[in-house]
Amino acid sequence: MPTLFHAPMSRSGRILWLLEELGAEYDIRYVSIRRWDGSGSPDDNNPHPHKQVPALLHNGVLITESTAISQYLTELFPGSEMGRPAGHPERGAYLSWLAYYAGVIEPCGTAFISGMTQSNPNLARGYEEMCAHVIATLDSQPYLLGAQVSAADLMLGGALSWMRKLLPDSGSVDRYVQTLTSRPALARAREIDAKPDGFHD
Ligand SMILES: N[C@@H](CCC(=O)N[C@@H](CS)C(=O)NCC(=O)O)C(=O)O
Repeated sequence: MPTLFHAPMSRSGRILWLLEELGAEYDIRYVSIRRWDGSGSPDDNNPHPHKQVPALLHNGVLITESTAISQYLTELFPGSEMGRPAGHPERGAYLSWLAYYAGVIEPCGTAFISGMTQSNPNLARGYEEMCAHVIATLDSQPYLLGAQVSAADLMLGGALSWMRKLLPDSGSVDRYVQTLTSRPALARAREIDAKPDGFHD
């Protein structure tokens, strides 16, 4: 059974959400992390090389990076709507969006949120192109891959539910976030974190 190293109110919340979507059996180890406001500290019990979350331990193997963990888990627990197995018509789009989330959306979004796009035209262009691509996709279909949800949506939807201003005003994006955040598996994940002994940061 995989073990998730997790801190509430962080990127590992999306993996907890995914585990609930997959109906997986898993353990959670709560660890403390450094927070943006200067609180928290690295946790010796966290096997992540940077003491970050999420980290996943399965059969003695450590998996890090949210999108790699998502891919790993959807393959470990096949048969859910969250993954797209090899040979599936949406496999290419699934891999592309997972990689695009980590390689383009997060860095471009971080450049925008931190204000770096204001002084760097190349970063500004990258951010604008990313926004245009994501919004055009969600204007034409309900989810990143098409008509059905996937783990790639949990990555982006989770980030947007935390920080909507990552993308400009758009009715399609608002509808997307609303649809994703009303999923019962997310409510279950939030309930797990709300338990009195759940917060160890
Ligand atoms: N690219 C990594 C980023 C992980 C990350 O930055 N996690 C933050 C929490 S949202 C963290 O652990 N921060 C503590 C630190 O940097 O020490 C992923 O997506 O898994």
